[in-house]
Amino acid sequence: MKDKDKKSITIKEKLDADTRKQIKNFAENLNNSDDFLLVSHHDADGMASCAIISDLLNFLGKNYEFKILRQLDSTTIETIKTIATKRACVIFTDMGSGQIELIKKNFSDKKIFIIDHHLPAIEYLKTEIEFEAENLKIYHVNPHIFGIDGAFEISGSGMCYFVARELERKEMVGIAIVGAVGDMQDSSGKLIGVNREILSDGVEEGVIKFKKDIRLFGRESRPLPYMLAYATDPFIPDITGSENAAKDFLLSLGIKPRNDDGWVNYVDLKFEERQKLISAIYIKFLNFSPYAAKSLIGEVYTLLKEKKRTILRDAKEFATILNSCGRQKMPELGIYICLGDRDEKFNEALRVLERHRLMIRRGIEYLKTNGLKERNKFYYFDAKSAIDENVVGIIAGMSYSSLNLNRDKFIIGLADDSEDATMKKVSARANLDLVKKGVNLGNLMRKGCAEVGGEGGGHSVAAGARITKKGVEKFLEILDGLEI
Ligand SMILES: [Mn+2]
Repeated sequence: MKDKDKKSITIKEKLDADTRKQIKNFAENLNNSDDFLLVSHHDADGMASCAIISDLLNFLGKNYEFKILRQLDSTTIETIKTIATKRACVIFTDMGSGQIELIKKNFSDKKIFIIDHHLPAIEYLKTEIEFEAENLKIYHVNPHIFGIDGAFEISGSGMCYFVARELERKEMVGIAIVGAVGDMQDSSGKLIGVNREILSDGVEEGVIKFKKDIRLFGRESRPLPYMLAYATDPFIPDITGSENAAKDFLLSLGIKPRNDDGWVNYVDLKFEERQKLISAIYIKFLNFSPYAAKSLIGEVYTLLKEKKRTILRDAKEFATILNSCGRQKMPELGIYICLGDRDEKFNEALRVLERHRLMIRRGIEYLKTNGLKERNKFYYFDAKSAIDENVVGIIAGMSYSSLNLNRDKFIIGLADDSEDATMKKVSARANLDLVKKGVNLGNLMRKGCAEVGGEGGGHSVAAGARITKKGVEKFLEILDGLEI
């Protein structure tokens, strides 16, 4: 009965007329204002969001500046407050819905715009929120207000695109897809929900092409042996980590890694060669991790305006470069790339990406050497300062495949907060099977923090928190004891 009920719920692939009306209303209020501070999140979706709204504000001829944050909390809002004193309006993108109380407390005499997809508290499931006493008006768009699940059906950048579209600006449709993919909205194998409306806009505009294909990183930009040897998500048994093993594997299939023009990339292969390679990798996975085998093939998104065989041509690779700029504390590079820079900033971002990859490789090595600890409901590790707090979540997420962990448990990664010696950064990662069983890491983080103090939140499948070092043991105990 339950299963039948589930099937009868069809996920909307297009915004309905009433939702569009409310988004249009929001967009018009934005257009009737000027002098903005734009604040966004430091991940790929947040940076894509920031770029889409920056592009819109440029297009509308508005005055603005932007600031990228690791998270919006009681500490970082102080910085925002200071910058915002000279601005009439603040726009929060890919953040803000979960921090309306904090915003109310900290601002007065301002117009606040929030474009987000994280779950707001129930009392804020509305588009306009007014606080007359403080002379503060909040305009709020969030998919949850419209009955759309922001974890899987639309990203922050997708919401930003919907706002821009109501003001006749569709130029950044490709970047909205980059943000969605960067936010793992395609983790079921393809983009779902109203993400598909953006996709069809992109196809219509001649910006995007999509099809089912291999989902390994580097299908566009990396020489074949490197695509295979550096595959970390998922790991390819016997091949990840060894360029020679990758070359031998290709030769055994009759695929030459080099031709007269130099290295061969995956996108250079003929259809039959692709088929042969995919089946051979698939077989390697089957004995090792059936889940990884399933995730090997899925929809891939190609940005047609980008040069062939470059890292920006594939939406997932584009998102990775954004993520690395954000995590390596150079988010403005990512914003400039989204806005079209392909020279100086782009080359700098490539160097940042290499640094980021090295950090992740070292983090995975650390876990392989030191192992994870296990509780009833989750695995966890405390890397202290051995893993940077900005990549600990990425490494936690990768450990399912890199360490071949039991997927019935979620993963908690801990690292020291580099700015405050008394604090810990917590990153939690789950998988879709767990989410289907009812695991919601965002709620778990919030509940845990409510008990030990600290701030936490996020999505069902990925969430985070910041707690005191003293509170760690109790926090873990609470997480293990909470009903899922
Ligand atoms: Mn997001």
